[in-house]
Amino acid sequence: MSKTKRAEFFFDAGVETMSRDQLAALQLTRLRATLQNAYDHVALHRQRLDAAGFKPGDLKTLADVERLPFTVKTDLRDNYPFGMFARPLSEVIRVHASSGTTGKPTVVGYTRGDITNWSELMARSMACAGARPGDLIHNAYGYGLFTGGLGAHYGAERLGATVVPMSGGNTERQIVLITDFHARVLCATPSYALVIAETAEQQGVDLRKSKLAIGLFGAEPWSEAMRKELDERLGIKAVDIYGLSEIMGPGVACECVDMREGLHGWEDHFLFEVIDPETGRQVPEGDAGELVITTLSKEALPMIRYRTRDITRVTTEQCGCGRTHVRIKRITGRNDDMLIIRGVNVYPSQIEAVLVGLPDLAPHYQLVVERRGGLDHMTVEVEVVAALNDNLEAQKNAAGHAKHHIKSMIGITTEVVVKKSGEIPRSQGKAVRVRDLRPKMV
Ligand code: DLL
Repeated sequence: MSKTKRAEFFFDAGVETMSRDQLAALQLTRLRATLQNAYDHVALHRQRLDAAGFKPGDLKTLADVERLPFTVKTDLRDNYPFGMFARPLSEVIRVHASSGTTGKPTVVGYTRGDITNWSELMARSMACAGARPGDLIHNAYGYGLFTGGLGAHYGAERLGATVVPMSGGNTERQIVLITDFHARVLCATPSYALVIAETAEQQGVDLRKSKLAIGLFGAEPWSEAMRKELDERLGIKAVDIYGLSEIMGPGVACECVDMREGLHGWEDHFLFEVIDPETGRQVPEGDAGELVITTLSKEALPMIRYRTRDITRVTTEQCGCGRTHVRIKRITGRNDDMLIIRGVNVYPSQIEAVLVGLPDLAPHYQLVVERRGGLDHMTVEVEVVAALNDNLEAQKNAAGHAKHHIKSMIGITTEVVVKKSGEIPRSQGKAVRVRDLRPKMV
């Protein structure tokens, strides 16, 4: 553990440093109210609780949560579009949507109270990440149905910052505005932040000399190696922020800039569990498993034990910054994006970490998975740094190194195809890292 560094600023010190006993008491009260709201107003929750023989009044302690049924993403699809709302549409002031497991999107809704809480939690997260009232916050998360843009926007306003509602895309213009407006905070997906860094370098703009000091990056898995890259190329402290639309949007958890050793999950509004995805049982604290979240204050869309599919670990150990809320370790992947390549479990972020560590390669890549002669075959398409665009010999060597390192670090044999700078398609939001072309299992 690095040296303790207490936070200089808390958005809401009373809540952020509340004793764990007080937090637990608050959670129990709010969990009871949430269960009642879900039971009274959402048919699916009522049926599930009845089937489990559990009435909201049966909840005596927080440990009883393990007796409650899970909710999964397909429940939202099956009740598309508004069937899981606990409030009539007349009380729902906004909806968002994210990609579903099939063709239909997953739709979520918010009352005015939900939007107020979300804005508070986003402001708290931003402050935790090092943003301050009066900062200029450049928001490159996409505006629209995605929760990133508006979530960060309302949070920045609530914090008392000046928000630039840039959205994604138009990278050259982003760089002009970041520079001219003296942005101190950049909100973006980590992959798009890298595109911004790279484009600035190509234009001869040194963003390390700009006022940028903090990057608030999330919405997709990324690695410590990627953090180092972003810190160095943008001259910032890159901070990890987590969230999901089914639960709220960004701001469910956020790292503190002081320690950057796990994301504080805001336990006054959410109850976090980590389960073994096979058995559904809670794992001991510190063990890896699937994150399960229960909302504690949501009015329009209460969620009981939502299975996020995100793989992580949590610790209740006190953080050096002084905040008492649980820390969620970096999300290493989802248990539904995990690839199994000839029996070996592989997370794209593991491959990324290897690629970022190789100086001749740029961290733009795609993994193409196919079946050849009955066997899984992975091709890693990755770009060479621009300086080596015409150096075929160096490209060949870089491919060899990457193949060797992936084999030794992860244990799978891959084909590595080195592309010229700019040949891997760029994203303006979440990067598409995997193209799985294998026939689907029925
Ligand atoms: O991605 C909300 C968000 C916006 C979070 C901006 C952070 C910043 P969804 O589109 O519903 O919501 O996707 C949620 O994205 O279950 C994770 O698998 C993944 N994810 C989100 N944040 C992180 C992160 C937004 N920091 C899904 N690290 C989640 C890894 C993340 N994965």
